[in-house]
Amino acid sequence: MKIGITCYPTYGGSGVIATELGKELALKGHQVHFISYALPFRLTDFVENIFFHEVEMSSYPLFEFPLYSLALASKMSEIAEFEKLDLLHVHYAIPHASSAYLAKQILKGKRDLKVITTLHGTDITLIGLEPSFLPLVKFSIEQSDGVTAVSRFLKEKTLTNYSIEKEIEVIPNFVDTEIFKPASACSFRKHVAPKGEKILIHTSNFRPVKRVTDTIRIFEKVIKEIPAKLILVGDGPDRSECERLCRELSLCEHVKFLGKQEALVELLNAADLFLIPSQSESFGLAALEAMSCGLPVISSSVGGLPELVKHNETGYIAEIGDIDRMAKYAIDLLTNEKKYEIFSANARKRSVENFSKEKIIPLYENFYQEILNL
Ligand code: GMT
Repeated sequence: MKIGITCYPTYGGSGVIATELGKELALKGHQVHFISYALPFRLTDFVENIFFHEVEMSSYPLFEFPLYSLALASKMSEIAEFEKLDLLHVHYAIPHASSAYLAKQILKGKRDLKVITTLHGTDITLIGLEPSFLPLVKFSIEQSDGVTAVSRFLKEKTLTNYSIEKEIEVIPNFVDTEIFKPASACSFRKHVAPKGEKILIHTSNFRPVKRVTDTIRIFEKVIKEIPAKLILVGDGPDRSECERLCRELSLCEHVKFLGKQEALVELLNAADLFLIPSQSESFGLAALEAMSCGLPVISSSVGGLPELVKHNETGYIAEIGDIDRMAKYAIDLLTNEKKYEIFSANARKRSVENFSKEKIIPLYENFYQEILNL
């Protein structure tokens, strides 16, 4: 197949999934054309069958705001026509599904370009619900030839919040379990926790929905009971507030803000426990990557997280904001070696058996085929 993929190229779960999917499809012999404003950040190595097309943006004094959605639609139609794409798979509805709809219309009569939209999270649960976007998001989803959602939760939310009756296929996120796998601790662990302290880790884009301050408050309770360190990976709008909170709670010596990092596998393998106390989380790819490295996860009970984290099996789940309970769970796991080993093995097993790329990529391929046969 000749497949166009559009995603946000910057840090974030939807871009990760889109890029890893594209790479795998290319390895399987499909031709994959990424169309975006920059090279996706996980597209670092040369892979045969992968092509990147940058959406050029021209500035013009009359345009007070960049017209990215329109430039993207033009680029999509150009690439689809000249590269003879069979389908365009867009990740994150806003604005990608709308641009793809336009591209499809531009090509009408020349080429039947199928459009598949994958819904990832805040495109549906947050920003898409704003009055300025809602009608467009609803329309673009309804006009897509195929729609997938990364969890059952997200599918239900889309159907109810947007009064959509369309079929939505649930295809969960996936992880490369051969890359994200348990490994013996690296020197980083010794550097962060020289006295053998337990290490808790959180990775995110530090947006308010991630409730990173809860992570710090959980850690504050944990460290009162056991020697521990907290590693915070990523960057975003709440980082300054988090740094301020650490100073206020006198935790600076025990909390390491690493910012954006490429060496995620090494960092996860240096840690013992993953915390994700989000306000909203349609799936929780970061938690899956941690589980695949054998880390038990303590999460809030929102969104798609309970479809990933099995309570009392691969980790623990608590109500949003229930810092006391999450801390209690963390202490319980970190002080009970036998239980910890079982949870760690369960987390790895669940990732391999349910969310490996080998399991999930064929679901996308079958879905593509189904849509092409319409
Ligand atoms: O960061 C992104 O690229 C999108 C982001 C979001 O906020 O929509 O992440 C979502 O998509 C990921 C990949 O499917 C999911 O693992 C995240 O749970 C989801 N984030 C939220 O729902 C907050």
